[in-house]
Amino acid sequence: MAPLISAAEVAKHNNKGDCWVILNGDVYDLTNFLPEHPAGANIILKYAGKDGSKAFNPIHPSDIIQKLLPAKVRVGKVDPATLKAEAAEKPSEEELQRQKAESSKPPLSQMLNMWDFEAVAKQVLKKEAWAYYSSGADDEITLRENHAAFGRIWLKPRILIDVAKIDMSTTILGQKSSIPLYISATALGRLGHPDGECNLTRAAHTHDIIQMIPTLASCTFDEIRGAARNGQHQFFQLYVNKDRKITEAVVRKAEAAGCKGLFITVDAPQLGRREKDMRMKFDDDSAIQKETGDRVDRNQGAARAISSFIDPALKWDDIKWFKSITKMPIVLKGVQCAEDAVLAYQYGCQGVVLSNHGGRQLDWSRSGIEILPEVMAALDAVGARDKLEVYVDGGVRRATDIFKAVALGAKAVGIGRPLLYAMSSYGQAGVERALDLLKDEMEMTMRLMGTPTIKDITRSHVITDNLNKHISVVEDFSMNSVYDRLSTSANPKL
Ligand code: 173
Repeated sequence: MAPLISAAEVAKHNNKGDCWVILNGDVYDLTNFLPEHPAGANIILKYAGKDGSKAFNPIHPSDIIQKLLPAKVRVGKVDPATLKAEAAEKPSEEELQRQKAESSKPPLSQMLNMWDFEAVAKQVLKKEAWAYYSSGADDEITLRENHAAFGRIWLKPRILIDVAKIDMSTTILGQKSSIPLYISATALGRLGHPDGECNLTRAAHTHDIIQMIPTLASCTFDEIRGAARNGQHQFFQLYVNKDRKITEAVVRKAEAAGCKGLFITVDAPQLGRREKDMRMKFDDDSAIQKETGDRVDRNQGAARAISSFIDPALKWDDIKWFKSITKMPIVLKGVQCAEDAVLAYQYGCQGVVLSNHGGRQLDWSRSGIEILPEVMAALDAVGARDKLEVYVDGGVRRATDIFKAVALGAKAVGIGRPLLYAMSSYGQAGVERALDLLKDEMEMTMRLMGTPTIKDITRSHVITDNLNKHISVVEDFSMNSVYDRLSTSANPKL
């Protein structure tokens, strides 16, 4: 057996020309990998000669080294006895504050709605995680509009209908779901909680709903699929890799593993500018940038940094190719107008998600819920209403939002951030509670609306006269209180 390497030996390899990093007990020589790292060399150089596990683990799936790096970069095992001798890093004031908030957060039973989870998450999430999850593109107009648009739809309840029993179950792509809601794909789950996306898998099982597995999850695909119990269905969200061989392998793997739908993200040929996320990286990397003289602008935030593999040349014609490599139903995620929904139908897709990517891509793009009526009208016009399933995501915070979407023709809504916030604050139990709350709200809404089953919910239950008029935007208290503005202090930490 090769001798163990001491931490002191590793520490000697601490620069651009000779860069060793310890990751989970193994020592890697990452010198040649520096220019290739999607997030730039600086972030690795920060840990040159040191243990980078704490920064590495929440972002990278555990199989990434073995997938991407040749075996020879592994130098050996570090001697754990020498590692422990390293002084623990002193937490910053900010981090101490966070830890305090974490230990004094309200009990889960006090969470009464999705906004409550968001408020707790803002306090307890690490600053990088909060910046990454909560950020929207540019001025975050679309981010706020997503929920605000639901505020332009009002409800028209009907009375004296037997609502003793409420059944909110439905199907999504033919799979049963206990409520018209699925867990939308979101990247980097382990930034929020050590068990990452697997929390969502387990809570989805408890609640009999479907989780969409993200391409950029921080748990591996096998871990997430493995966390699903027998008979639990999942969908797969795909970012199309420029290397179509990789794309094909990923799609075939998802299908072989039993995924029941392929949601191809079509609204991100380039990642939007999420400035909250970008500012965070700027803070972190400025010192190392000086040190290394690296003048390349790598301050693009977590998401942009890891998105360079996504193919901006993806086009309609490629749908035929996808249909030739998989039998999974194909859904386009990120459709934003009626014309494209009709095209999706004509190209043989089984569904579309009306989505602007949680307000993280093109600012000033409209919300999915606003686009929904025109999409349904266009599908009616080509006789495709029952042939293409339409989903909406973005801004869903209340069951009345789910109700409104269903009334306007959506088969289901996708929920992303609220469940990430619940997960980050309280783990699996938090996600389960969030879903409990949505179901409670849904039962009450359906009862008070006089609609005992999903089929009873119709267009006539909602008033949409103002939906596409943007002149009066409902003041969105919760969003106003969570948007982080630029700190104008010379030292942003003050
Ligand atoms: O919204 C996102 O952050 C996202 O979808 C993404 C895309 C590429 C890399 C990381 C995240």
